[in-house]
Amino acid sequence: MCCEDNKTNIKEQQLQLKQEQKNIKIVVLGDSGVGKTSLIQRFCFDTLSEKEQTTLGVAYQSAQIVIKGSVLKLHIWDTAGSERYRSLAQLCYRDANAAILVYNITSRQSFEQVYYWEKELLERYNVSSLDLSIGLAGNKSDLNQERAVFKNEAQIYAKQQDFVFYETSSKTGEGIQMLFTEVIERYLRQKQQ
Ligand SMILES: Nc1nc2c(ncn2[C@@H]2O[C@H](COP(=O)(O)OP(=O)(O)OP(=O)(O)O)[C@@H](O)[C@H]2O)c(=O)[nH]1
Ligand SMILES: [Mg+2]
Repeated sequence: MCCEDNKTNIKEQQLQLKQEQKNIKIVVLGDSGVGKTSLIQRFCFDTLSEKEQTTLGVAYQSAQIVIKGSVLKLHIWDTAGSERYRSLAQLCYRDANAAILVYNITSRQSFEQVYYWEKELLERYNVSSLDLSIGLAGNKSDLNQERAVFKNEAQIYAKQQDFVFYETSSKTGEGIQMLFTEVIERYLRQKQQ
């Protein structure tokens, strides 16, 4: 009887924890090869696969993060940068709470395309940027000697657009945890307002 009571208590506690768990949907966008999949892999598993792994359509990854004592379940949607999968990728923008736009610091073109990805995201489903917490990742920061985009200009752009900004490296892990954490914190603040 006593054991049964304990079991019920544990089940109730587990149920309560599940109900308290907040779900956050994050979409990751950017040109092909900028390192979206690698960034997510580093964030979720702290690993990097060196082999080419072009995403076919969209890929999904879940993760958990604890922010200020709250357990958050992250639903991370990794989209393909390639033109041929664009319509498939567009399907997962819906109901996103946050987005991470990625460029490669060694590719000027991928930085210029950030504007396109932002427009694509906001216009496609008529989402107001006020409802979304957006982060900008200047990835491959370990390739500083091949840099084609100054950190300063990306910082200015991010400030204008009200994006959280970090230079990141899926190779060294630089900036990735901070970027995700700040994007999520910003989303939680926006939701409270
Ligand atoms: N040096 C360096 N290489 C990186 C970094 N991030 C990714 N790469 C490499 O860049 C290549 C492309 O990375 P992906 O993560 O597949 O790029 P993606 O943006 O997901 O590309 P698509 O799926 O085609 O849209 C791979 O060879 C990675 O190993 C980084 O921070 N530094
Ligand atoms: Mg990919």
